[in-house]
Amino acid sequence: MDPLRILDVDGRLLGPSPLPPEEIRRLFAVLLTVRAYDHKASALQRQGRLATYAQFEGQEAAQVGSAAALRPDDWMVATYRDAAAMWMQGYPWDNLLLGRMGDERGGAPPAGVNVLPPSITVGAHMIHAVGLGWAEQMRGTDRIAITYFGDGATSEGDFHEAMNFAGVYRTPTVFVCQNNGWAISMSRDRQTASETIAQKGIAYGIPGTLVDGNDLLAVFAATRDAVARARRGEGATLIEALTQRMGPHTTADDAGRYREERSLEDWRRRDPLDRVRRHLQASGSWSEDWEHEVVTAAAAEIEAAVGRAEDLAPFGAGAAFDRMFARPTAVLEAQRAELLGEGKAGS
Ligand SMILES: Cc1ncc(C[n+]2csc(CCOP(=O)(O)OP(=O)(O)O)c2C)c(N)n1
Ligand SMILES: [Mg+2]
Repeated sequence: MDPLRILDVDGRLLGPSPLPPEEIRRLFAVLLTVRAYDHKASALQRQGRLATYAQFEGQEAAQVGSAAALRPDDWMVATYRDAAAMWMQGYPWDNLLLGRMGDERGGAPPAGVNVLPPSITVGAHMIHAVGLGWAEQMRGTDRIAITYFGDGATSEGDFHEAMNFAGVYRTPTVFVCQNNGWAISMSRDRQTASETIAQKGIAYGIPGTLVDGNDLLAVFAATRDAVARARRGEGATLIEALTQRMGPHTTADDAGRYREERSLEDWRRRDPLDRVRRHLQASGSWSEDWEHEVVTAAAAEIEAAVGRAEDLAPFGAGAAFDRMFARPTAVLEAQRAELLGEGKAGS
């Protein structure tokens, strides 16, 4: 099965563009912005200012192209690697950074932002997206829920539960699998014997689409169609975006131990940003000065968010307990008291 592709590696259109030129230019600026964040966050981790960070370099088009097809009030439930998609849907850099600083407040986005905190537990969050979509269906709105996950997450039971429920109840859910070839050191070949992940939808009565995940326009077109289906009440879609993470699994990983550096050469040629840049250059709507301006503005915006996150007054030691349940259980109360030195363990 050939993946859907609209923009080739040289930036030439292989078919009609699903977006007008101005919108492609705007989304290129978004691609530059999210890459600037990814590089900044990696640098902050190296300086000891963030805990472990999961880079998404190489996967920008998969995230930006899909998130660009959403309405601001749609729901998003994503993972530790999806900062780009989350930011596009309104989750501030501040919150993403706070989360990586181990500050609970990162998990509480501003009111009106329909994005759940990132799931660190692999695969556990797709059922939440199905539930959110189902709730919107019951309320009679046309809001949809999108969920992002990796190739590795498709081996979790939760993936199958989510797909099964979405199929039976025709929930307005868009499943976006960023197949980046790896689940830490577990390669795609050992993850599943199916030819594609997209075809897993068939068993659940959900259409699956295979798409070149490094092609902004193809990812956008596939997601736009899936979102439209969901809004019309026709149910869920599974999108498999073929991509590659160019960095390690996280800043705590050494990918050189299991992945040949040479295997990345082809992917480097397919860089999602270069492709769009070439397209803009060919139509005369790109200049070095403009790109420099965009990157400088993005860097300033991100730097300001880092400043705000680092300047926030420290969070009280017991706060993690307050956010677990509306009314803490007795066990949690005891643990909190122990932490704060108000009681003795086990008493
Ligand atoms: C339930 C669970 N099992 C194991 C882990 C450890 N772990 C973190 S990320 C990861 C790999 C996930 O791979 P994939 O779903 O392909 O996403 P990617 O990291 O490639 O974006 C694993 C095994 C975890 N966080 N949660
Ligand atoms: Mg993966």
